[in-house]
Amino acid sequence: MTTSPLQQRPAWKALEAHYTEIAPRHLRELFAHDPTRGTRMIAEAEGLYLDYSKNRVTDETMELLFQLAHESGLVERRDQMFSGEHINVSEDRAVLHVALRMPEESSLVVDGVDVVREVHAALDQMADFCTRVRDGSWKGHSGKRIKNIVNIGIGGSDLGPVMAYEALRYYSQRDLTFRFVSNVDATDLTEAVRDLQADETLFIISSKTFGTLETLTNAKSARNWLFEQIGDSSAVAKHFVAVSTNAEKVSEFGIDVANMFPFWDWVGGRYSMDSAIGLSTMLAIGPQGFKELLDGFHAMDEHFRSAPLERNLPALMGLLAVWNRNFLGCQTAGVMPYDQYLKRLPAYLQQLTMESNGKHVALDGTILSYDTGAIHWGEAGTNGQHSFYQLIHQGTTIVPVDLIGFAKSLNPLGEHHDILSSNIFAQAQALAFGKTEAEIRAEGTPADVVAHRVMEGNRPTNVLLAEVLSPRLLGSLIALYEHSVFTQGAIWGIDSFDQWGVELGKELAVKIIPELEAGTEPVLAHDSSTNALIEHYRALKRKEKTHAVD
Ligand code: G6Q
Repeated sequence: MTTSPLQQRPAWKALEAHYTEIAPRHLRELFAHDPTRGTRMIAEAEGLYLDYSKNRVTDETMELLFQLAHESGLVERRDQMFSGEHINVSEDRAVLHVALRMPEESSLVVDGVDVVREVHAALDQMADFCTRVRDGSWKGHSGKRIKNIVNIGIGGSDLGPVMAYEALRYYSQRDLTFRFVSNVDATDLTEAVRDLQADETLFIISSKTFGTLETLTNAKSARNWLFEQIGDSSAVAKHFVAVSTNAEKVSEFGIDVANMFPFWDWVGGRYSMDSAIGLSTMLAIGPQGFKELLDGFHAMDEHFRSAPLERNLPALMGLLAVWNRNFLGCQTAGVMPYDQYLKRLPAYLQQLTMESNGKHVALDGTILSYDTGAIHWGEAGTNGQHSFYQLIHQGTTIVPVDLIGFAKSLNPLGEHHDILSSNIFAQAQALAFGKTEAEIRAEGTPADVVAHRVMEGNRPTNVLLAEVLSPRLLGSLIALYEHSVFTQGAIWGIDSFDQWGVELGKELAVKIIPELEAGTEPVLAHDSSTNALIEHYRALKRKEKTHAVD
């Protein structure tokens, strides 16, 4: 395989050489020789304090990473995104989620249209609707007010809404119940609506394309559930709204386009939680709360756009991710929020990072000769500590971890919060410095156990600290990760905004559906494994019921 332009850049070559100097050095030594490291290797913006000092880097590493960013055209590419150029090359689209949070008085003309005007018209429509549902003036079919909101969507049309609802639940209108249905497994919908009254329930069908099989299947079943309870098909008008770019299909489904909230093809699914896809979020926290969320996003956008790389949080985090992936060889990365409200953040970031940067070709289609996006995963602290942190501390795979925490709890209760937060600092400390054989021996540990207890340390972390979780802070935090992902994609020279990899499985499934529905026909013509699996499935389906399944 020939080396790519990235690997031929002077900064990349210098980083390769520099790595051989860093490889034998331990964070213990780096800290011992540099007392200001912990106060120097930090950056702060929009209420977020980033401590990156416990990464395996020196000032020289950072200089070389900044040089790599310059040589790779990060700044130019960032400016192309903000100006609406079609940087999603494989789909020939602008990438303008940053326009979703631009203030009303600003303007951005793309392909002859001021997109900021359109964004604010949609926000006004959302605000009007949300106010009516929240104050009870939007009545259901039988005249009752709406008490339950069920968002039906999948992928980008689900993960953002559910994450944001959970994250901002503290700020939500508590007499409204929110449920999120994504899986085509009927269990998801069945359990979500089982205790709800149809005449008090509003369904939001969230689908950019309005062609996604899982979402449409769930939406049709939800519509049937409503008809069965209310017995009148005209009830759809008061109990179904849509969020989509496809008015024709929304109308075909039976939803009045007056009850459709629009967005645009320049908003990628996983970048859409602050578009009308956030309708459930606005219903929960109100138009003012949603505005604060957007302000937080926008503030981080401006920081990314204007701060020098040395103080630019998303650029720093993105460049460190490249260093960890390509030079330290880390295949995976953890995100551990020490806040129960952020329990769905790891799942949300999994899509943002892995769908964006899980790519194997460059922008021009040539096969890459270096690694791209790491595998992201995580869990709310401290739960992860009692399950998988063992591997992070002593396993043979190095997992760089982001630890996210807040100085104040939204639910202060006795000592809980300081106990929780102490773990952020303790975990970062333990991962960086470990525990040496000498220290363990000095504790009088029996000789045969010493090796088991050694913690080698030298494992990288970022700590992100903020005062308190709020709509504004959440917006800034998500924008930070969006732009970190962007930074990585810009260095790697890939299209972070397409997702062709999810298509093949969908196409094959569509062919297999009728083969499962049928009894023994048609004759199967797949590979021998798929044929045998389908035959076995059919045979199991034909078996007499052995337990209660309707
Ligand atoms: C995200 C992807 C994908 C998408 C879903 C749902 O970036 O594009 O996760 O959001 O496939 O698509 P629809 O909103 O069109 O139903």
